[in-house]
Amino acid sequence: PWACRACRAAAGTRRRLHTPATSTRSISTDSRFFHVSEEVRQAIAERRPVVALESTIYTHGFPYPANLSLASRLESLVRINGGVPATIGILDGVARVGMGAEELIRLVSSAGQPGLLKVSRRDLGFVCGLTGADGKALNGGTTVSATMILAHMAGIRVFATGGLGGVHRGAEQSMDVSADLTELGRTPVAVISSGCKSFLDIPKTLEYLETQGVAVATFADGREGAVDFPAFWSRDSGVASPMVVRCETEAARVIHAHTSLGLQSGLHFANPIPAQHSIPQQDMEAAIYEALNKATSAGATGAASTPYILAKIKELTGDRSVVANRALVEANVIRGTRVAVALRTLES
Ligand code: PSU
Ligand code: MN
Repeated sequence: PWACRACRAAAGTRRRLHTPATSTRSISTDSRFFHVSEEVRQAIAERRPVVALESTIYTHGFPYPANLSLASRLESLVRINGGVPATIGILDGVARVGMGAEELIRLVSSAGQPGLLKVSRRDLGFVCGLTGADGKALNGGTTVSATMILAHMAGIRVFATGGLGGVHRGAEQSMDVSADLTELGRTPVAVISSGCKSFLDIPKTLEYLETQGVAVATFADGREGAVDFPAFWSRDSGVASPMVVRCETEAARVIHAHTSLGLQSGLHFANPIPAQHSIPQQDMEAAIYEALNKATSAGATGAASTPYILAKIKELTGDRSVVANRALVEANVIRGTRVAVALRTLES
């Protein structure tokens, strides 16, 4: 039934391994299109806490070489906090879970160039199966959706990043809903991020996540009662989070129960930006308004929309939002690693 030799070869190397704590977890071994680094493979086999990191943030968010320094900083933060980092992306037509320093440099050094793709679920077959105009295999940064898929294939359950895609403002006209949300509905990985940016429609995003059956909670950080679902640069969004967790151990308990029940949907734990870096909503609103108008007049729709809007906001707000962006990603990676460590303790 397989169309070509490569497909047969890939299928032949794929097998299911069952692990005691999560019997439904399937681990894909290497194929022509999928590679798990030696370090990550070993960490997973030894059941050490592994934290997945995405790469669209480097290929379509930060310029080179700032993206490289951020990538190595995030990997160090995972290690310092007792975890093993698994940066995920597509290099030479191969989906990679865990990349060495040289591979990372090759992936992120062409940030902003048109040949470097932004890869969500729908794009995986194209970026791995086809070659560029020059006949060379393709590279791409994986979004939250594609990173979740590849992390899950490798047997990784915790993934930390900056922000989530969402339902765009005016989605009732454009139907622009990020594939991150449907992925969270069908792939059992816990994503730790600072919520979604307020150029998106946050109430609609939370509604959509509910429909998809995604477990959504916000870290309370000592606050009592209801807390807001965070809006990336701002701790508050004016929209209450559906659930609250007090600490990393509570998040790990939720993941453990969720997985033990055999649920195949994902989880999202929102970590509000550290207070000293939080930018009030009203300070961002003017820049967001202008960026959205520019995106409309430039015709930036579909997959190009989010990177375009982000770049414009950065242009308009300068250092302040970039510093905040770095600070929140770092905080999320530390939180995510602590969740992975707590999960490991819980399941040992
Ligand atoms: N939001 C951010 N920073 C980002 C992204 C979103 O604040 O870098 C990236 C992530 O990779 C996310 C993707 O998965 O954009 C969502 O793109 P879209 O809206 O086209 O689904
Ligand atoms: Mn979109």
